[in-house]
Amino acid sequence: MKFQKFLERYFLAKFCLAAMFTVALTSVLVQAQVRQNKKNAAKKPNIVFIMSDDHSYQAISAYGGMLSKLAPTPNIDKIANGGIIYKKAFVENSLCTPSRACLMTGLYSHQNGQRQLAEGIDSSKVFFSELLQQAGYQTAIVGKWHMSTSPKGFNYYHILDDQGKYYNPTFKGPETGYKFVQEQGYATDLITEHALDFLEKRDKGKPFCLMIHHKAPHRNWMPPGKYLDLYNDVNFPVPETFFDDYQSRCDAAKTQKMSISNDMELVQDLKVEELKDQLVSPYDKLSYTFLMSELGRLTPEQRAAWDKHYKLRNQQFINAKLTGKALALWKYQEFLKDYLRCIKSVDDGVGAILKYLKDNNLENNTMVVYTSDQGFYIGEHNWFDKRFMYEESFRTPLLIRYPGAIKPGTQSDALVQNIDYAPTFLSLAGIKKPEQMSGTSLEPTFKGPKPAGWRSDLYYHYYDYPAFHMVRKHDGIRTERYKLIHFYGKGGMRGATTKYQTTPGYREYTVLKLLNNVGYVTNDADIDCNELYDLKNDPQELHNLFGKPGYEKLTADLQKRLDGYRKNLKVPTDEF
Ligand code: SGN
Ligand code: CA
Repeated sequence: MKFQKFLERYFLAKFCLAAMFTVALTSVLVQAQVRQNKKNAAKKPNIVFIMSDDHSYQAISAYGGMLSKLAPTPNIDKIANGGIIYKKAFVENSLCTPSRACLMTGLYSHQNGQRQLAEGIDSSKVFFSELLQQAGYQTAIVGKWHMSTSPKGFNYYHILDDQGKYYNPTFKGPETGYKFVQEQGYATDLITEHALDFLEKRDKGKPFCLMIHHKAPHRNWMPPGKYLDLYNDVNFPVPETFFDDYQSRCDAAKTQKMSISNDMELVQDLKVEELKDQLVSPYDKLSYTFLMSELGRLTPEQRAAWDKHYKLRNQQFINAKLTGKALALWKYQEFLKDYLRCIKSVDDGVGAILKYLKDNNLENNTMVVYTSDQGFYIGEHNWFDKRFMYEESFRTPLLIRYPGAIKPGTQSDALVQNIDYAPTFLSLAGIKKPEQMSGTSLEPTFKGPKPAGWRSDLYYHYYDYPAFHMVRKHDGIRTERYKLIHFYGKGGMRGATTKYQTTPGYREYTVLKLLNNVGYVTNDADIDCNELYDLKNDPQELHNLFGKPGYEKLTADLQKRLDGYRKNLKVPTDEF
């Protein structure tokens, strides 16, 4: 008995000692890593990460699309010309908050918790900003943050409320006692000014990471006063797929609510407020309420400039009594003009930041990134918005200038994704990437066009259904040439489930409350459907090859790869 007690005590003491030793050792190692990171950071590059909201690559002239001559973006192009342009940059989940969560954590959506727009990130996950900060970087974010947690790992922030407003928006930061306070001006210009202010006031002895997150060009595309008349006389080309009939596709492409013809609103989106008395359904009436909640913020001078532009245009539109295709094309032209006018001021903002870096001799040791939180349809397939794994929304612009490591005029064909940003910043700062981070540093791609051994496919997963625009849940895989998509899940409206849907004051709440099961909300059937595209022969993804004879082997190979991702990443597949 005594001997047994002795043995128990002996093993307990041994266990405690071992545990203490492990804790002490881990802490010594962590301290050493932090010290090493700090040492590395001292000579490491500054990072300026500029991200707009819903800016499609089709609307950046460096990408050479059909708008590039008519609506150029000369300042954003400078980043590409002086560095690298990524032709195959993608997101993991084409929606705002999920994309921002991928950015901050380097994790896929199901790993960081932010799968849906209003779901909320798992704030216990490490943000790369925390690691940069620990390593001696000064970290700052200005503009749209849009996540449920406060910015974590930032020395300074000055952020918009939720989606933010275009005119006279509210911001919070140390200057406002961390309460939202309204400022006078246009969101894009204010964000640029606050970014410049941070650059001016920062501790100049330390490296910095500044994130500049624009609200523009997000819906409802309200241009600044100075650009209201820009592109007035331009007739923009119409995408070849504008009158797509979605044949051969799964039902998801047909049941979405994001078409220019049917879902883009004349009052809210196209600002024809004169039509308010013709709005009949409760949903349509909301359109006016929401437009007025934006226009009500304008000062009398701002409002006068606004009316000067829209009043005449609206009258001409009403007199023309357009219907059918002509109406759809008018909506396309006018939406696109407002969208591109918003982008013009983002481009100006980029120019101001680049000028500051040049004037202050920061150009050579600063990496400047320009990207968007996802892609966006500007009329392709008749759509606006994003969400789908089709190229226009899955792809995102990505341009990086960093004279220290990237030669001007470099082009990259490597498959890269927004989970790669965090590891890239860390590796540039000489910080070891935490093991659990899923993304990969882009450093090896800086030499272009594609490094040996680079990944050969990407995983995508969209979860936000039922929600605005009613895009069905889907996941899929994209290789250099092919894409396999699987739409899945129960259909119909199953009641409000997310913050935006359950909190009075949000547009989605009002819409759902008013229209439970009618109008905006459809009663879609359950879905379990696949699509397969050959992007080389069918870049517009009009011909679904899934189940077609001759594609069995290819389909099986892609399916195997997709299943591999699901298994290795432990993707929740209960609804599949
Ligand atoms: C709002 C927009 C939607 C948009 C979502 C998500 N409607 O709800 O069109 O898809 O944001 O956008 S609006 O009429 O209120 O503008 S995201 O960029 O935040 O993901
Ligand atoms: Ca967005």
